[in-house]
Amino acid sequence: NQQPEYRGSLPLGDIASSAVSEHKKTWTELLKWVVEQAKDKPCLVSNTDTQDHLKELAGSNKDVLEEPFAHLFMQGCQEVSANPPLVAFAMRPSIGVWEYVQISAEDLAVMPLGVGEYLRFKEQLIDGKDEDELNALWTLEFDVSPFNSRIPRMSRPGSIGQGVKFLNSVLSGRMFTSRLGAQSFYPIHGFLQQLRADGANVMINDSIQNPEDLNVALRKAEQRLDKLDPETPYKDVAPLLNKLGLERGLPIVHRVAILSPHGFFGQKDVLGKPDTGGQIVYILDQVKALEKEILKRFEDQGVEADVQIVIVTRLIPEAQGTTCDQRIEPIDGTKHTRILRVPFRSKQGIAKKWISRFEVWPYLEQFAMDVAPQLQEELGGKPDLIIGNYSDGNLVATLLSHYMNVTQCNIAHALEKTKYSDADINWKEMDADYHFSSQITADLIAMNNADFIITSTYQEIAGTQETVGQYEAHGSFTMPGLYRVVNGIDCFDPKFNIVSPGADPETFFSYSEDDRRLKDLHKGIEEMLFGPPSKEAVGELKDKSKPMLFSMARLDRVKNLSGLVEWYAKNERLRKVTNLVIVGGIVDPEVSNDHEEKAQCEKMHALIKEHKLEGEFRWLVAQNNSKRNGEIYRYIADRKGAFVQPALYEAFGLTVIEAMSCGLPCFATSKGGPAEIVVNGESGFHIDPFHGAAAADVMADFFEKVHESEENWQAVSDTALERIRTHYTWAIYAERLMSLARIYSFWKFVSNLDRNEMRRYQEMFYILKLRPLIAKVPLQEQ
Ligand code: UDP
Ligand code: LCN
Repeated sequence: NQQPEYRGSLPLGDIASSAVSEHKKTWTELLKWVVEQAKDKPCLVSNTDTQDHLKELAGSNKDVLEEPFAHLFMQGCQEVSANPPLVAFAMRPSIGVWEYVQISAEDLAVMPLGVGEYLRFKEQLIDGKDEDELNALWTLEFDVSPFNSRIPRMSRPGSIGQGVKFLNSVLSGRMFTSRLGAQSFYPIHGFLQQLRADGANVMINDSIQNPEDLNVALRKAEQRLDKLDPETPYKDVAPLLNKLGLERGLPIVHRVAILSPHGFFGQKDVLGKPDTGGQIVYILDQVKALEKEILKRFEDQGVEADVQIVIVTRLIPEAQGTTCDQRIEPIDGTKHTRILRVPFRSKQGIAKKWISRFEVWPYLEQFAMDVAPQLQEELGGKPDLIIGNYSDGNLVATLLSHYMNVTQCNIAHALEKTKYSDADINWKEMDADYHFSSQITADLIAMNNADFIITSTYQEIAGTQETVGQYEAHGSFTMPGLYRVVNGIDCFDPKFNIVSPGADPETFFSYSEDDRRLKDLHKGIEEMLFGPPSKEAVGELKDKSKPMLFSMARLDRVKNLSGLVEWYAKNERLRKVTNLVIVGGIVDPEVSNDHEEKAQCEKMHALIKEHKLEGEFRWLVAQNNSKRNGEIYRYIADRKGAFVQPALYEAFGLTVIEAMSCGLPCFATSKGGPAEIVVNGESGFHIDPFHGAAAADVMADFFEKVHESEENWQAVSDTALERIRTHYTWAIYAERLMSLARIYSFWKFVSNLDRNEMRRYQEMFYILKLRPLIAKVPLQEQ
């Protein structure tokens, strides 16, 4: 990642003061315009509108925009809050760096604000001016910075997401300082000793009693091994090493628990249901890759150990024809991996139906406690590593790892605060439907409790020069009336590591691999795409020769499938050169009990009617057969089509990886992970979901070019395949994750005392804040 470095600047207050005095007229006009937007009520004003307005005011006077404050404002202003006559700006001069300033529209007085002051300013937009100054002053502030002061921190945006590399250099620096001599071996000796205590002799035996012994043994071993052929088998060197006190290797990680509580989680017939998408695909592919990697490592180390991987999810008695009502489900293609399902329990008994991910909060604590003994029984002991997935899984992972003192890894998949803009500041309005107050609080606790966090992209942590990262967005924010976060998480923390997933290579491979193609599925696929409308397919493609613009996703608002339909409908050029094919959720709104899915379904029908799309548009219900989905992507590639990912925000975007793995050019949303997967203009194209007409033009331009020459399609397709091969595979993923698990287990051991304070703080926040919030979330009718 080539991320620019922090540019550095004069203090924000100083540059703002000189800007407003030098270009008094322009800034007066701009601030007048901003406060005008807030004349009825203090509010957040769109930062992009404010930037556009400054550009307009500057007109041909280049000096205005080139002056430092205006430059920073144009590049890095993320928020404009207006409470007339005062206007406050949140500026992001560089990735992960934030500063705040307030300017009065009346007299242009400038005042730099601290983060807490800025958040307090924002709270007034919602709650009005707090008459009780003391109340505002003594609002609870969440701040983890004091606990992290002893944790080494990275400083360059370019190193964000490479925590393990940084930590390795810190650890080896600490351990091999000659100044301390053998004393520097103290942590590693302690670590090895506790491993040994776990069972038989591994790594070291009783002849090594202290760090000095270890130091001497290592030196001697090194001298003797140096003289041998590097290929000498372990059994030949074992006697020599044992005598020195050294034993065979140890599988630090061989019992893994993976948490994904909300359903549906199964191997068949679940994808495309509300909430059940990429996270399931990700975990099913992940466990296969992990099992393979662990077994390979054991073989390399000459170790025989029992490998156990258990995916923990909720058991749903009313499983709608899926396997989600079975306690145990072995994972196909593995020997040591299975799903363990434990029901959600409450005072009302066992919850029988599927429950939306937004409503699961009241069940999780009990779930964690019910899972703990069953998990240990299944694994044959305490896990070595607990991996949480999504907010609910990460909270349960937090409770379990707290309880069992096990290394915890978090995977967010998506942090809802970023998907639903203003979910923090407007939490009161949204809480009845989404319970974001619980979810955001849970996220905050879980991310601070995790020993390490893996993300699929850089942007997930820290965004880009222009956009804010998902974790970065948890650095500071406020939920008025609840609490204020002045330092929630630091994206320079070495706990962050980018480990990107791939797509199952057995399922998603290039259309050009002719001998692997599933040709016997083609008849069914043709029927699906071109057959007459039915209960599961809306619309009919009249001109079958046109290439297909294809999209597939769950039918929720943020996925924006209805947006894509609208862009297509309104662009004559695009309609002329392509057909539109969408796989999305359901086509009958009556069959859904998910409010977003229902609303989106109705919207799609209205668009079809309004724009008379029947002859050019095919809309199919969710497709659960991934093997066939692979062949659908390839079938569309055969006919020189393309894939569109139109989401308003996409955390990562597995469909983009799948489509590219099959050789399809992609038009991928510029909001989120896909913008990192696709290199614009090379391995696909970025589209801005908030500028639909422009997005449709990008697609129309491409297909017109392809119409002129197929080479234009071929070039993008080839580059997409290459991008996947070099960056997004499960084999790379598993190797990295296992290395991280080992290093962070050691790090957890050596930094345990430092982290105790943080752990206690999180515990207090959990008990005093999160539990009461969750207590307000109603149990679901069953
Ligand atoms: N998917 C599917 N059938 C559908 C819709 C989606 O098999 O009808 C699969 C899709 O192939 C991908 C996953 O579900 O593997 C969706 O993952 P993505 O990361 O794109 O989005 P998410 O649903 O996780 O937000
Ligand atoms: C959830 C999402 O929203 C997607 O963006 C990811 O691709 C998926 O999980 C897998 O991580």
